[in-house]
Amino acid sequence: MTPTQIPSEHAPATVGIVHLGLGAFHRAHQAVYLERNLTRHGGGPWGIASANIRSNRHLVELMRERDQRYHVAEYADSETLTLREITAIRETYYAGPGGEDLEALLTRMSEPDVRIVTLTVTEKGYHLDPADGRLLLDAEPIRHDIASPTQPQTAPGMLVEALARRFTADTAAFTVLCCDNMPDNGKRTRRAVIELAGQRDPALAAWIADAVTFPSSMVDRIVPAMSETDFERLRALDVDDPAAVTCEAFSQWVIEDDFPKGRPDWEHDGVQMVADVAPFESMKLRMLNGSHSLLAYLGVLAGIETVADAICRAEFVGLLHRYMRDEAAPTLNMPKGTDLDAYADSLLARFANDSLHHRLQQIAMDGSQKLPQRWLTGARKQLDAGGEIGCTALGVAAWIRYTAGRDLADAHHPVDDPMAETFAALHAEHDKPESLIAAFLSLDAIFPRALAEDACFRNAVLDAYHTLNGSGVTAALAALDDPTR
Ligand code: CS2
Repeated sequence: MTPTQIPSEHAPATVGIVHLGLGAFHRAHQAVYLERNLTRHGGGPWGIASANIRSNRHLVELMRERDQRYHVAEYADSETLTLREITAIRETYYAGPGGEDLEALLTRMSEPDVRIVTLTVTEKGYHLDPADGRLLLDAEPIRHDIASPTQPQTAPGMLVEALARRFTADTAAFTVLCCDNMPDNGKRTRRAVIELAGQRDPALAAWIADAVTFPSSMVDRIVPAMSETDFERLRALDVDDPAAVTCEAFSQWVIEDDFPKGRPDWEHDGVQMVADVAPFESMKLRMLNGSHSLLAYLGVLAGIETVADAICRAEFVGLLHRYMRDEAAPTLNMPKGTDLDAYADSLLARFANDSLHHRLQQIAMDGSQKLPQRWLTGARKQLDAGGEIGCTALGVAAWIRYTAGRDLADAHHPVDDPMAETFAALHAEHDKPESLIAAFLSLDAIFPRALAEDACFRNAVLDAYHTLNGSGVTAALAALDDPTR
């Protein structure tokens, strides 16, 4: 294969954006859009200073050693690869536990040239109740940030401290752009920041409410964690880059256009700037991410390793077709002209990209934070409208079974979730499916009461659990077609 190579050739940019969450997704998504912007302008004021605030000091060191240059390898399929060199990230910081750069990061965030702060800290990084989006004032890291606001550990805490410094110095506010897979992600971030600021100083909270905008955004690109095989494939093409990222060729970014302090002219770089992101956000969360989570829990239980491996099996393709068509699409209210069938087909084609080694275990992580927006809001709407919920109920049953930490052949898998201890305790306490399912559905941080108490939903989850546990994944999928159920 001969990749198309796109070197970075613009002048060094100055920093206008601070980003929290220097993970693979940020480097393969936002940084690529900014790279395009800087290339069009030959440089400019929208370079990025990017920080890891929880873990991975090593990546920050690697980026610095390489003068913040790295490659993004975009695979359209196994024959078509574009290799981009990226220099849009100008500075990197490590402000996680023991992080020596916290003060430098906060200073950067307080500078007048910084007009936007973007975030990819994952759902759990906001410390919100997954079911209703309230800030968890009792969560240990939030309690820490309330007690020591000038030494924050969380993303909301860092935003509040940086905004407090700007407020005191009479520096204009920045715009906060959340790029995590949450519904109303701008509104949720706003609420978290204002609630936390209110604990510190009501005048600060009032200023933030007035001066800071929090546009919502929908982000989309499949960016699996890098594996040794990915690095080897790149080395075979003479790209020896330990900071490289591999992803699919597809990329989408839809942003609510509310940047009173200015923004890059992103609309010329392939970004959709819109008045209302909500329909796009719901579509992506329920269709793409909802399908991903179905594959993740059922696939891991069946001993399957990657998304592409699952998609090789007709029964999984059938499941996703059915879920998207009968359970996700009917809950969406899209602008005229949106073709949800075509969208569903495009998702299946993307999932089948076997150049990406996208591990189901990676997607299965943090289910407690993901289920509400991916499945449960849709299921509630379906029940209200008398619609289908069979695939969703099977997904919930598979997730509950998954949280036991053993697949159907009794092989162990880690359960990586902020609520993992609670799940382990529930499995230890309940050996009858009836009481286990009832106990899980009563977790009100995840399941809205109206859904948990809906007999149709409870029975569907319990039935699916019985079939899954007793007869396996194939039987549980076949049962979806049984009209007597
Ligand atoms: C995935 C997402 O890990 C997950 O939960 O569903 O990271 C997914 O790959 C992205 O949202 C695609 O844009």
